[in-house]
Amino acid sequence: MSNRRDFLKTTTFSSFFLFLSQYQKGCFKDSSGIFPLVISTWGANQKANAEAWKILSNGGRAVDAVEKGVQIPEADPLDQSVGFGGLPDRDGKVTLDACIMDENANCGSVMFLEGVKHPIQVARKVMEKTPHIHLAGEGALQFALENGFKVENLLTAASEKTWQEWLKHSEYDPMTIPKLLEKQSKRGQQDNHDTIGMLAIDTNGNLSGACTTSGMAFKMRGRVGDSPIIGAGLFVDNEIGAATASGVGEEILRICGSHTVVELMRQGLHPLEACKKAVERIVNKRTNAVKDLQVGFIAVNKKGEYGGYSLQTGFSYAIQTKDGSKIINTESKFN
Ligand code: SD4
Repeated sequence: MSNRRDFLKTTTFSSFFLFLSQYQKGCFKDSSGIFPLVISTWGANQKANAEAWKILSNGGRAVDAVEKGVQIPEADPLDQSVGFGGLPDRDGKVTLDACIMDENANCGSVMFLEGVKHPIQVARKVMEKTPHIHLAGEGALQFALENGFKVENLLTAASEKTWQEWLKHSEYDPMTIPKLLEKQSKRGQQDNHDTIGMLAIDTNGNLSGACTTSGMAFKMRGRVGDSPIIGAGLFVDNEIGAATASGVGEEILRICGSHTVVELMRQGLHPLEACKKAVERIVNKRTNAVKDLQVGFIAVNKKGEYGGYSLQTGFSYAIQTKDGSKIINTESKFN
């Protein structure tokens, strides 16, 4: 009897430790078998997903994966809408916005930050080392310097040239800017992208997200878009799902876009339907004012279902799971 009890005890213990080690290695999947998963705005961000994947596929945390992943476009001088090499404001200054949010509703954000190549790292420090969520401008820079970040010139020769070109007419039109870039692009279709918003689910089924951008090119000095605003450019609710946005920040802010998408998923909508409903809300409120503007949302729910939807055609997202990496062009309201 006592042998049987010992046997049961031993097997229960060893099964528990086997389970624990498998769990830590990330060998257990959710019921749909698709975790981990990472999804980012714009097809061109497959490389960023691949970086995040290194962490996710080793059983790492989603928040670490998204922080690492979005640093790829932040460091890429050819990416003129994020970090180093981003297009400047109308005064020729590169000003950056970024935020991060984890599975416990911890969040951190920096906005109107100048001279720091990886604003997402500063946002994470805000999340972890301060009692605040948003730090802006000079204060955000001061905090970054106190935490060992270096100031560098983020305006590349190419972005300065684009700005000089823009100065000839100085028209602020969010839809002509992508065309100006396309004209100057050496990478063709690959350059058809913007802000990176990245969402991930790790092997534990936890969700996190990050969003980083140089904002709308040639914006007014001091302008802050949706990207660093929790609830607008990014929102994560670990019980329900996560959403992020790209496009004209003012329109996204007006409806608290990413939070709206998550709340729609809470009501039972599939991520694609939730993104669509949010875009339709913008259209209903703004009618003709948005007929030429772009806004795109992507979302993922707790089950790992995902989707995206945009105002205009041309928006895409990149997704990576254990089955590989792909680019999906979203459906849109207007063609
Ligand atoms: C912003 N949503 O600053 C960002 C930039 C962007 O297309 O995605 N532009 O409004």
